[in-house]
Amino acid sequence: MRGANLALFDDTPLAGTREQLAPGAWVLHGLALEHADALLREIESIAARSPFRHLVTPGGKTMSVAMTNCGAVGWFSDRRGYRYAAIDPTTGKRWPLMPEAFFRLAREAARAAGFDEYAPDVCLINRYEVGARLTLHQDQDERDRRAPIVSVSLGLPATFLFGGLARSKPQRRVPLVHGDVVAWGGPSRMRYHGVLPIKEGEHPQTGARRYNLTFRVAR
Ligand code: MD3
Ligand code: FE
Repeated sequence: MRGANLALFDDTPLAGTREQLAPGAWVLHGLALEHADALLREIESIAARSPFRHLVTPGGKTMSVAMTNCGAVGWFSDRRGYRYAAIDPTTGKRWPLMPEAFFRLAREAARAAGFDEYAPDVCLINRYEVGARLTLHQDQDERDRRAPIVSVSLGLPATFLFGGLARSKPQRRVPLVHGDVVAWGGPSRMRYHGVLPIKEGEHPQTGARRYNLTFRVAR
């Protein structure tokens, strides 16, 4: 596969390689590269139906990352808490269906990380403008924590913070670039993680933005 797509990988020397961060946690470099155009078109189509919005946390802060979802349910927060629901509170309608291409890529990535028959029911879509960040957190609103999470990075690069099972543990910094996919489950599923503020830049396919897809089994 790598040989047939060399042109795609010219700017991404690690593409086609995989790196284990911890037991159950893998970076699959460049796995989404050849799908990036199609994924970005799907994001546009989803956002036309369920627009990106800056959620308010239960503490009353507005998040710098803008979010939307596709799938049977979607994740959001408001003053009443963090949760998944079948209806998008912004539109009053169901979230857009998860595109086939999203599901296939997530399943392929999970398999490469050792998790067979992955069947995510939600994809949370994050949009980062320059300066946007995600503070250290755990993903703990999903009912079934045995299932892994798969994440796809598109557009501007980011520095990912990969922590431990307690907030106070030291964090490793992991650079993630356009086309990288991360899968983490098993003993790594509940690790703390975050994203440092996105640095200024221009990406040929997304402009001054980063997108991140995270696939989950929520219910
Ligand atoms: C977690 N998104 O939406 S995903 C989120 O890049 C979220 O937008 C981030 O955290 C983003 O909840 C990060 C990538 C990721 C990678 C490795 C991890 C999350 C991880 C390892 C352990 C725990
Ligand atoms: Fe997270």
